[in-house]
Amino acid sequence: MAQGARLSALLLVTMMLVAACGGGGQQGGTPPPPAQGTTVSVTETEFKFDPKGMTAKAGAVTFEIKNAGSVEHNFIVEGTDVKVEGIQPGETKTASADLKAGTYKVLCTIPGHQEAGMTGTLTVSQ
Ligand SMILES: [Cu+2]
Repeated sequence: MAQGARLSALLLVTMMLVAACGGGGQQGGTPPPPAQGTTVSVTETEFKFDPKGMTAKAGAVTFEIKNAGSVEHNFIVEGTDVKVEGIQPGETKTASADLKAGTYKVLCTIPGHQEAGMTGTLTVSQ
């Protein structure tokens, strides 16, 4: 009986993961509203963020930062707890924070990267 319950829980988690991946991969469409918080997927390359303009809903926000470039990058959202450093090429790191509505500056703090174009904007709406 306990095993059946565990299996059901595992299935549920798997289904949620599949749903989350499916939603994130679509370009251009309106993603379905997540049940809890917003996930922002960002790709870093030399020397930019894709997308440069990020959006999220106020509350719990999770960032999935993929470094698709060939050098190390950071991901910092100014004025928040989101501070991810040392993302190696090919690596994906995540960070979560509770964010209030507003406009935040996003940047890579490795010397020279911001100047080269690694800046972005995060707009958090109510
Ligand atoms: Cu960088």
